[in-house]
Amino acid sequence: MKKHLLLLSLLAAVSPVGLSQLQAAAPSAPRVIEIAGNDQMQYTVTAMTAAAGESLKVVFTNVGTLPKEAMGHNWILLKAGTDVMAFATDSMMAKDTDYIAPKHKDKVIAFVGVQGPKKSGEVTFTAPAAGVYHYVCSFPGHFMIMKGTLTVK
Ligand SMILES: [Cu+2]
Repeated sequence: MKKHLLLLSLLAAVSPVGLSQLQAAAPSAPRVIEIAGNDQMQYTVTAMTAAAGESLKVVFTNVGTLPKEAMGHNWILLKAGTDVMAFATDSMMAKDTDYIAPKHKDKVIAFVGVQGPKKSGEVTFTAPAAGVYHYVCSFPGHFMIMKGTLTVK
């Protein structure tokens, strides 16, 4: 009986710790990063940072007023080592697939498709391994200016 009581008190002493560990391990809501594109062909954020494995939600808004066909914007995060010039050049004609050339689909980590004026899209993904990753708008003619980096530590 005494042994049993001892065990109970041990459990009582240990369980608060166990519970807080469980809570810490539960998946947390993604961290939201807001970014916009405008009629001047600019991203409002050109550098993002994250921790490897971190859950991120990128909310991308086109804050411009020009028609989608003339000044649409997307947000595409590319794998490390991707030839950004080749990706963007080949994607320029890929209107039906959000300006992501099908042959380069495997180079995309995450993306928000082309947004017209005052429209938003979002994507949730897990930050990749440590490194520097480029993101671009692949709408024809935009990638030279509309670009940025996600640095994962
Ligand atoms: Cu753009």
